[in-house]
Amino acid sequence: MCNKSDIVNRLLADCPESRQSEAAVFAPANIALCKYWGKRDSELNLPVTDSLSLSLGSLGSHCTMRIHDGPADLVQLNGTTLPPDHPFVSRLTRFLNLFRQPPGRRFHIETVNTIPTAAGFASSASGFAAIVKALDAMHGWKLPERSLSILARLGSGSASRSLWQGFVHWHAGSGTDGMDSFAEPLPEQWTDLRIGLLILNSSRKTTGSTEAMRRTVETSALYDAWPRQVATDLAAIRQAIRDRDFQALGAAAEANALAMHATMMAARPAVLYWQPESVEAIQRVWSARADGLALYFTMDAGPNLKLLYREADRTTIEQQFDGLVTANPWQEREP
Ligand code: 2P0
Repeated sequence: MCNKSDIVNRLLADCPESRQSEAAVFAPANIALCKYWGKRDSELNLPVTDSLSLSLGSLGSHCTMRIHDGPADLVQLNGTTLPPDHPFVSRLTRFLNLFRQPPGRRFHIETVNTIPTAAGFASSASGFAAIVKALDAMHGWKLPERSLSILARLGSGSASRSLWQGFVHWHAGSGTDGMDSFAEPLPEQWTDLRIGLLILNSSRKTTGSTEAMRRTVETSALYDAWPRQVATDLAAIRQAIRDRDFQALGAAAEANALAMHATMMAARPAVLYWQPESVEAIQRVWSARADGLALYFTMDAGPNLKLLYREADRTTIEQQFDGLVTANPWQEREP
């Protein structure tokens, strides 16, 4: 059995080091069109299935990293210094423990998230991807992208997909050491595709996704069907991207999200992230589509919706869905 340190030591063996005093990087957030839901190894964050995501362009995590002289890491999030017992600091410190060379080295991390955090949108994916990019840049390791993806995955599964803009495919792999479980970008660019964050409810989620996945894998009678569903949906989404077929892409992504939520609702105890506002918004998407608008949704481990549409329909859709924040997956700079 491998642990995280074994993987880090293996990937960093023979790396050159030419340390900079500071590194500043950005990693975009990502939303899965075909979801990651369930691990085959929870220590190494190895997924049961492949997944495929779309980046959020300029919405993500800016991270500045420096060597810190104090007794503990110094972590600042969105301009505020976090207390050492803050859950984000504990999680980050544990991750950084894998990279302290010489032992005892401390880091000063400044992270600014441009994704609306108040709305409970996950920032762990872009957060951990940015930390890994910053570690690489500050130490001068110049690791290949595949290694960066594996390291980000050790922080949070979906972080493996947050190193690039556009469509990204995370290969589940089959090895027990996870060296074949990494993400890579797809070559296709679909420049008029848009993804919008629909903020419906900003209350904190009750069950974290790590625990929700574990419970689903262990207790949901519907989980057996999930890997087959992912294989079908991933192939449909991959083909829709090749064909630039928006209806096929949206339909497969929406159905995949609903199937994921069905598997977790069948867990015991059930995992239900939906709130009344979520169901009401789903009905509004379906009603807009029945009226001829090319609009689809996806949902993650929370009550909010992400909408998929094309630039030509953006103004109409922004008018119908109050507060919608549109992201352009291929545009890293703020418009
Ligand atoms: C995804 N989600 O594919 C899925 C869909 C949420 C719903 O990846 O335990 O924060 O750190 O590997 O990546 C959220 O889970 O979980 C997630 P860990 P992660 O985006």
